Amino acid sequence: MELKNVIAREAAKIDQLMREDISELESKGFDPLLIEILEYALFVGGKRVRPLLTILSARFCGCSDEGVYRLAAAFEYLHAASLIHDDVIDGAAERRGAAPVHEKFGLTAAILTGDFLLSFAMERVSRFGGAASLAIFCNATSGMVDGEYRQLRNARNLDQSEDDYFSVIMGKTALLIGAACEIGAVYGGGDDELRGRLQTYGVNLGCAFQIIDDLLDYQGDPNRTGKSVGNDLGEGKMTLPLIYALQRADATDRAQLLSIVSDERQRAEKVAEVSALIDKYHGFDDAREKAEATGKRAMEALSGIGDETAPVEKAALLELCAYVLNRDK
Ligand code: GRG
Repeated sequence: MELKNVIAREAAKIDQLMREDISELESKGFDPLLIEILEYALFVGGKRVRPLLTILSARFCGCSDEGVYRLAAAFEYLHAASLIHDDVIDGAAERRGAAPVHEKFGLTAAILTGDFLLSFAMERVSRFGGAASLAIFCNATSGMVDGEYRQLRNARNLDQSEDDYFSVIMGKTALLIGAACEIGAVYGGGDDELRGRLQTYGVNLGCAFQIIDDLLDYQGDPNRTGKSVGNDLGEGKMTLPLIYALQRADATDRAQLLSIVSDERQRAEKVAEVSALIDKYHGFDDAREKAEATGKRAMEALSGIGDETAPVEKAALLELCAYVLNRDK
């Protein structure tokens, strides 16, 4: 089956399950506003990549149990919590082509709903995945918070290195994607070797995923990404294309970039100018190349395993790397 169809089929199952979870919360008497926001936050778009990875990883390890969907959904709950809180932190105006939760329902409701989703996700992982999985999940969550702190700290550093950037994206994105794979492997009964390989696959896939996300922030079509162009620059976030340009620019161009990057108003108004300078120093091309090399590392983590025992899942995991690299939303 084509990957697009696998994603659509599994996403529909995850959605169905999340709807059942929300109905159950409703019947338990949880506040109607919380229920309304959960429906909004979970069903206005979302590709369901993280739960898909848990399902594929469990099957890659030989598990055909349908119960994995309940565990996998926890990753969408945590992901949604992090997006809601991230949009508050960034003061975002748009998410998935719609108003972010804090814009539509207010700041208090956004913070509380994110808190709820985080604890709901943890309860599901402990119930369906056990203590070992919960520890992996919590470590990834702590890493996300740390990644956000690093990003804040780095925003004041105009001389960032590729390593600085990687330490941010490792925390904010890659550890969770690695955990989605590793926890799938734990659920599927994979041994330490398989767990490690799938975690390495996930972490590299996650880094490639974030590099592409950062490229889309400059080069994406807002109708596809659901976000306007230049948000990262506006918020003072230095991502890989800009880091490369700053490292390579001649004195005049560097001075111009630095003057824009260190001034809030210019950052909002001069996205096209910054894009042109990034392009001049091959920042976009080289960031894409880096994403491709990182995606290749993800594929290599699975080399020599699964071809006979799980050919369908292996093909899907490999194809996901290409999907992540070629995505436009
Ligand atoms: C644990 C509640 C909590 C917070 C942790 C705010 C925060 C601290 C972390 C934010 C991390 C963050 C927003 C990373 C960006 C990850 C990313 C690439 C998001 C886009 O993912 P997609 O493309 O989104 O999978 P869709 O819309 O498809 O679900």
